[in-house]
Amino acid sequence: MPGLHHLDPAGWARQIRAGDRRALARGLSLVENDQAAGERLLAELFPAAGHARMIGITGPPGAGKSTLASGLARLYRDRGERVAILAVDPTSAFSGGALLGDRIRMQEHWRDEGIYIRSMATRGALGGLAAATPRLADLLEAAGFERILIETVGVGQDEIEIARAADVTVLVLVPGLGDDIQTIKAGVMEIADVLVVNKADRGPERLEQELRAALTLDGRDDGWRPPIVRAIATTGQGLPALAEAVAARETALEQSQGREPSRRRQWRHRLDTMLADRVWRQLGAAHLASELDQMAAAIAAGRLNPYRDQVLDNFLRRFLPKP
Ligand SMILES: Nc1nc2c(ncn2[C@@H]2O[C@H](COP(=O)(O)OP(=O)(O)OP(=O)(O)O)[C@@H](O)[C@H]2O)c(=O)[nH]1
Ligand SMILES: [Mg+2]
Repeated sequence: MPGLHHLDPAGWARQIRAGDRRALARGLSLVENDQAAGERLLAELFPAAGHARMIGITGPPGAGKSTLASGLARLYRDRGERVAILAVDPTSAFSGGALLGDRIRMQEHWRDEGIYIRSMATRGALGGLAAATPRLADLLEAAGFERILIETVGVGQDEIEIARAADVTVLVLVPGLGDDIQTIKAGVMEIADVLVVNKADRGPERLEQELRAALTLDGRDDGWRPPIVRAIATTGQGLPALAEAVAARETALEQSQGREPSRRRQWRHRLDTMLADRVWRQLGAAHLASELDQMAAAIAAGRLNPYRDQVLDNFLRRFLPKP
């Protein structure tokens, strides 16, 4: 990417804020691939970020997340909002076809300046997927998008991490998940604010029953009862109900605490990641690797007890830069 890379961050930031899509696309790539330069750009854009409403959309592969996101984007757009979709795919190594499919399906939007769609190839994302996603969202916010839909595939730890970046998290499930529903219940139910039973044309009753039962068993700490919305994403059926459920959650959050605490919570988490990352870089991760290899060998051989003798304290004392 020659050219823009050498542009001064302030000028580049102005282009992005003015709605230059090429500058935005390249900015997103930069933030994704070059931590230091990305941070310089984000520093310029930070004052303009922080105002969008973010919705996380997660669920098992093929559940209809992209179809729902696309329909939801249209709905918000028709209400006058500027909408961005960020499709995060941790398994893009295996599902390049699905990403391509997303693009084709989402082409209906491409002429609309008020809708922006970005697929994020996450292999090797600096600082990990969880760190990169909110940074990209910052950039989109600064570019004037008021609503950001973040699509992630899967139902594991990564998705929980990503959910922390969103204000409201939607979990998309489909009939016939079989035993998978048990795994899903274990973690993601905790963070799902709205449950969608998609592909309702395939008989939603049993899944809905299971979900209702699961919700009765596990009350959430924050007292929120995730509504269950039935949908057929391909026809758009259930989309208004989904938007309404999301709005209800937003209202509940705002009434109980205002909008700031949600941001505060997100930043509290992001600061952890940023600091850990910074400390690790200052320690000189590459240089430490061989030290850690030796330590691991000694522990594995039983010569060193990592729980004793202040092993970790001594290690840090040796390598932390003096303040
Ligand atoms: N019958 C039926 N098919 C649907 C429905 N929603 C989506 N599909 C189809 O399911 C397939 C997967 O839809 P996507 O929107 O790509 O699902 P996804 O969850 O984004 O998939 P990945 O991103 O690959 O995990 C597509 O062929 C859709 O047309 C639905 O409500 N009913
Ligand atoms: Mg998808």
